[in-house]
Amino acid sequence: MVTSNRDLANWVDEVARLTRPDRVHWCDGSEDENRELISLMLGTGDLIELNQQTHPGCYLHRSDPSDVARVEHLTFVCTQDRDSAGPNNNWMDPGEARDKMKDLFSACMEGRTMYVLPYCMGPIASPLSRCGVEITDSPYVVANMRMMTRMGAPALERIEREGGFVKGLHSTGELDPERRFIVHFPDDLEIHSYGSGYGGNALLGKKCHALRIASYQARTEGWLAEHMLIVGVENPKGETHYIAGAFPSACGKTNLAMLIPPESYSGWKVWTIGDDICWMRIGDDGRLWAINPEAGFFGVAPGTSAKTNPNALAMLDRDAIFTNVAVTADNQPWWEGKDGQVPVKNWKGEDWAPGNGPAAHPNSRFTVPIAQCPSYSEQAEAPGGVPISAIIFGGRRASLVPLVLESKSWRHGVLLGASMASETTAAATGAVGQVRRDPMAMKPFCGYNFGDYWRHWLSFEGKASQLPRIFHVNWFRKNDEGRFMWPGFGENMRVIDWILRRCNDAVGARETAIGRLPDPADLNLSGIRTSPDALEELLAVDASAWRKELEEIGRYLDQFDDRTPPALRREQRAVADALSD
Ligand code: GTP
Ligand code: SPV
Ligand code: MN
Repeated sequence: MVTSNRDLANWVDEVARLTRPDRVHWCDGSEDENRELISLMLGTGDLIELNQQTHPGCYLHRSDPSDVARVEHLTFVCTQDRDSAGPNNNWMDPGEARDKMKDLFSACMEGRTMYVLPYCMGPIASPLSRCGVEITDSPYVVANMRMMTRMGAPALERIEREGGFVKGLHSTGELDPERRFIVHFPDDLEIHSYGSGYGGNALLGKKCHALRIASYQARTEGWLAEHMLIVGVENPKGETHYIAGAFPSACGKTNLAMLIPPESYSGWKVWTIGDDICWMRIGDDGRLWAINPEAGFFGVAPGTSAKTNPNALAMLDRDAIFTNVAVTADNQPWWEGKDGQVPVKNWKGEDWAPGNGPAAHPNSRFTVPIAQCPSYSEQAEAPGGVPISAIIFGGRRASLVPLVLESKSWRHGVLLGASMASETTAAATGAVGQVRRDPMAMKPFCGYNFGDYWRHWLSFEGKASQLPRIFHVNWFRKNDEGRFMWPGFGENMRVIDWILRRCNDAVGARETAIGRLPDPADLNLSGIRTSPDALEELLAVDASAWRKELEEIGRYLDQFDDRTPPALRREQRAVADALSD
């Protein structure tokens, strides 16, 4: 027996009897182990060496062309009753789901190695962290989880000390989209994932554990597990304020998490704590304290350039895994938006020439340890987390939604989060560019009924004495020619600056029916090219269009029947009424 935890040892035996692997390997997370796995994958073609002169320690993985993104229609939450999962989730009866998954897993690891990887979500020493064990037959998953989580011996030690852990069983199966399911059993802290080797479908610590299972736990235990980046913003006086931000998949979290302020902000610095997931708890001081449960980035490659995100480029020239990017003639990784080079092979490994469509897959990604980021903050390891001053919600909205607005209260802020909508992106399979409701950027990730989730959010008002202020931003407004009206990226600092001044009561705001907006004169726009007309439009409130939006929001909230908290409906009606005045 490799562990003193009986439950873990029994579970591993049971899974091995079901899946019948040739070998079982317990991962210790060591350098040697990683080197062996990489050389194994270079042998099988699972990994392809990239140019080791320009990119030492970097490898390319080409996934199956049918397996390139999360699959929301194949993702299930199996609570005892359907209502607990809510209309926001696909639901299956837990018994039925277990039978179905058992059939799929039966003998699926014959001829393969079964890896047992203990991991910790969050700093090993943090009381806010939670552990899990993923069993997988994919060495690519092991190599990624080693960067994305604290994987190996220290995590196993913590599990043996504490006892409890989340069980994640994964097999790539045959990569047949007809035999692909990602299934959660929140009551049993279990995840079963079959038939995909990609991202959030397969790296079970990420969305499956740290969001779907954790959000369910967080509700009963009184904390929050959110799809949010965490950054520290340091001003020239050396004071740092922390912000958490929820944007839907591929809507700007990684970019905001490592923003470099524009020239006119000399003396300001943005520190990265996390780019995707945030666990928050009320501290003794009544503030919300946050940790990033992850240890790495699984970031969107396309659009990452020296102009848009220089910090990301700087961390990607060594020790990274690229998935589904293109390559140049000298075998460097390439994706759309990466300037100064041309690709010769697309993400499938086929010859590529201009006019052949995108060379990198739109959801191509990089995996890299967070500590490699030049703006990495040591506070990412702080066991107690960092105190959050502001929460920002945001989405991709080509029209209507202003550049920034502040909520009138916590309750109104929860409505802003609950009524978020965004254009769909390539992060999930299905149509791209369609506006859909994505409350708190958690539509694909909330492990229970949204009505109960909003109630949980509202409950913080009575429990925490110093709640963060809540804001909504939109970097993605487009003009009549279809061009972005706001320069975005580093220039978003100007909006962050206004947000922080609001938190310090250092600037006023314009009260409107939908919330508090900046007076254009209060935004620092020195050195920016946005025209006054464009700015006026970015900060305008079109009352008749908003009346329609509020009607839609009302209909959306109705879908959750009596699970929707009455206080949220009252907020929605109050905004609708204010718009009619
Ligand atoms: P997930 O990892 O899927 O959760 O995505 P994310 O929210 O971290 O999104 P990310 O920061 O990776 O951005 C996704 C895409 O949006 C990239 O192509 C970026 O270049 C682009 N993007 C990010 N920020 C901005 C912005 O301020 N303006 C514009 N126009 N595009 C942006
Ligand atoms: C997202 O889709 O929000 C991601 C990528 O962060 S994945 O890990 O594939 O879910
Ligand atoms: Mn994400």
